[in-house]
Amino acid sequence: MAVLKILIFPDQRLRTIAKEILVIDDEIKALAGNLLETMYEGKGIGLSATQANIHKRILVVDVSDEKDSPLILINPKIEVLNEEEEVSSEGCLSVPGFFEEVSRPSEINITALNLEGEKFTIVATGLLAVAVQHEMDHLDGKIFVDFLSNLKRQRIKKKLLKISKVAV
Ligand code: GNR
Ligand code: NI
Repeated sequence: MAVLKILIFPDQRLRTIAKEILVIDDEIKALAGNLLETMYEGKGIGLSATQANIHKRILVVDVSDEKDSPLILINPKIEVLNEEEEVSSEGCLSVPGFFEEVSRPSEINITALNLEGEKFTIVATGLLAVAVQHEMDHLDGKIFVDFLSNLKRQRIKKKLLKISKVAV
């Protein structure tokens, strides 16, 4: 397995729309393992292939305290189950150092394929619902900062550009 390099906002490659996975081959299985390793290494609760500059519809999440409950979702789809939204503080490995409140549907039905190509369904609430919606946004080229005011987003962009110039 390997730790992958994560793209940092405002990198335009984060705006790429990921493509459906047609065959779950060894390359996809290796990618799933690498995404998990990269997520754990970065102390994240989720990671999308988009963030590793791989534009395929696969994401991983683990919202457990023990970090022992990895979920791999291939070609995920969600359906919103109620009218309610919940506000929570979100962060992103592609927007390091910033946490802001985002409102999202609180209960969702997730359908995806596992690594064996079998379809499975989960009803998610709480942190799992937040994480999966956040990751699915990445697959569609969206980032949580898109939900903030222009002023906040511009401030974050400026700070991250400054840091990445120093870091190289
Ligand atoms: O590690 C992460 N924490 C987090 C916290 C609140 C809402 C969403 C997330 S996902 C984030 C990892 C990440 O950037 N995934 O794309
Ligand atoms: Ni993210």
